[in-house]
Amino acid sequence: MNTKLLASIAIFALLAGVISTSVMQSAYAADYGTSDKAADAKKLADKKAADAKKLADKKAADAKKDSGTGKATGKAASDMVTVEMAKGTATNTECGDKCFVPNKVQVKVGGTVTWKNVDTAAHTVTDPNGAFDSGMLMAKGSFKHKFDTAGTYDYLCIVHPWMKGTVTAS
Ligand SMILES: [Cu+2]
Repeated sequence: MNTKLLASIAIFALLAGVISTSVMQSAYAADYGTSDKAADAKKLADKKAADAKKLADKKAADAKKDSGTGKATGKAASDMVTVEMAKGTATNTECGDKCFVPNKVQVKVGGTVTWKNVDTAAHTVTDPNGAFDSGMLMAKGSFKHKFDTAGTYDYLCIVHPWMKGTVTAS
């Protein structure tokens, strides 16, 4: 009898211990661990969403700006593109992709590229394949060409052949 009673008490005590421990753990989790973690995760998700929206808004604003000014960004073809012959390019044989700025432009078929000579020296805009040739462009001079045929046009300045640029009409 005694043994059975002792065993029952022991089992009861064990069960009570297990139950109370698990109840305390879940209460603790609800009060501290889990709820805080959930709040943090939500905060983080909200912040990520806000950041993503900010980035998307900025990109949209930038795209609007670019199309508004008609300036070539090298990203998308436009109807009107302006390229400048940079200062000092007559003597700076190392001007590389900064001779014609921007060096590579995209224009829509039927669109126009305008070159502006902002240098003090005279330059040309010449397609060696003959699609266009500005002739000598004095300081502050400009030259326009309408691109009616799709293609990639590599051009140069015949006075300073290190000055090279590319127009892609598409
Ligand atoms: Cu030149």
